Amino acid sequence: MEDVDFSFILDDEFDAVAIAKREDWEVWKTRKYPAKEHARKVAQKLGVSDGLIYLPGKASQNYEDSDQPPPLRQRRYFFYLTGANFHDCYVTYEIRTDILILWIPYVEPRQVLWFGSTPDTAKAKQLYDVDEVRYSSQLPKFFESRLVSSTMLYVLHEDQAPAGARETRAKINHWMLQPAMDRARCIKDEYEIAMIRRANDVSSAAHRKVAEMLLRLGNEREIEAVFQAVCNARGARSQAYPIIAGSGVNASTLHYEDNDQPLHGKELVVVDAGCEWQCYASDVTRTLPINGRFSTKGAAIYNLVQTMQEECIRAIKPGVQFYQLHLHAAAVGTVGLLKLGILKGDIAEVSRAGTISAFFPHGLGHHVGLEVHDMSNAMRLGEGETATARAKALRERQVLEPNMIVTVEPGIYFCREYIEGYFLNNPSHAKFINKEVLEGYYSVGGVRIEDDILVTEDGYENLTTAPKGQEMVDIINAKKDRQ
Ligand SMILES: [Mn+2]
Repeated sequence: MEDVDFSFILDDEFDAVAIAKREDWEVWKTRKYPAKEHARKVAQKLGVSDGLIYLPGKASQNYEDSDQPPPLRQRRYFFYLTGANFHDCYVTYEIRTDILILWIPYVEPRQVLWFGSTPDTAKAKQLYDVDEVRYSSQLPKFFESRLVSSTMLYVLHEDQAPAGARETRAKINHWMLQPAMDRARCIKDEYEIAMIRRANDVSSAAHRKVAEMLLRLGNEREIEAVFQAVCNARGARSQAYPIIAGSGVNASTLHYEDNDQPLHGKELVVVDAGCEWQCYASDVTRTLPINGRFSTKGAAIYNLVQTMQEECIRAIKPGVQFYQLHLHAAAVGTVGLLKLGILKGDIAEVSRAGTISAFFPHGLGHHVGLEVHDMSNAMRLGEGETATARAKALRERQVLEPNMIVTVEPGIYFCREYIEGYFLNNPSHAKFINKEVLEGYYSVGGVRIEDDILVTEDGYENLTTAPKGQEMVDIINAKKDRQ
């Protein structure tokens, strides 16, 4: 469509839930990032009473053979201990004395003309929850006095140890800090929850606007433009991951990023998009009927995915193992596809064969925080961990605790290459799939619905307010009725 009306970016209507939270937001806006609390939490997870933690922030650097820099994406582990979101900083935390120091670059006045000012030490001390702010030119001297024979220096990676540290008698530990910080980051504090809630409010407003404008949009890239414009206009200029707007068969490509195909003639579009708020991510997916109504087959798949999602969300509470929820979603999906005749055979046998993974090929969800897939590092094989030990550790890390934030994002996809290439070629799966019935569903493409869920003391709170289901369909068609 040629003439997309972008005047909506001036529109300031929030949905009812967001308005109710607005007062809370005025309070959170004035709070400092809880860096000191985070430093203490990390020390506690390290389980030591002495030692020095050191982390460099993102260094300024231009693109190769260019005088232009990429946009800043602060190092997340550094940010967790400072809340400082500008280039060329460092942080140190002395565990025994409990002293957190932010080291910032000194910017000469004549450079300010070109690049604007970063805060000076006095200003930074007001802005950040640290004990001291010093210029980074003083850092070598600081290390000289601290890196003595008995000191344990904790760094994230071997190559992040400060220059010259190896020549001192201090011991460098590069394997304990990251797992400790991952354990700390897994459980969100009030401040972090407020940021993720805010990111979700903005993303939800953007998803709502996509639904309102959908009947006037003609290409996937216009969906991307609408989503991004709403986020930018509301102050969230970074997306937590590349926007996915996949229509028709593109919906069955999980990480589709081209976003350049016409919507005309296709049934559904999967919009997986979430902005960041002050480095904290949101992760939200909606699947919309392009012409405002679902076909019978499209509705059947949408309703099935919705049931998978609702049942799993309702089951969320402390003590629940996330993998059990995944198994539940897979079981609901299996029963649903048997009813539709896409799967066939004995339910126990189909379930045992795991043929549902032809249509629901990914996990049910993941943690959300400073990364959209938060703590994915924590899921890697640790040093010396056997596969069995890893499987055990994985299960333990998956037990839900209060103040974790996880996505619940079941999906059903009809990706011809994937289904034919693996499942229909494999007799142990092919016997459970009705090819003729399946043929009629390829045009549905795929459905995914994704919300961000906060685990509470006695259950859960859904942080995502983007419309879905019938409410979403009504919003898509409301504009049509008005015109
Ligand atoms: Mn996700």
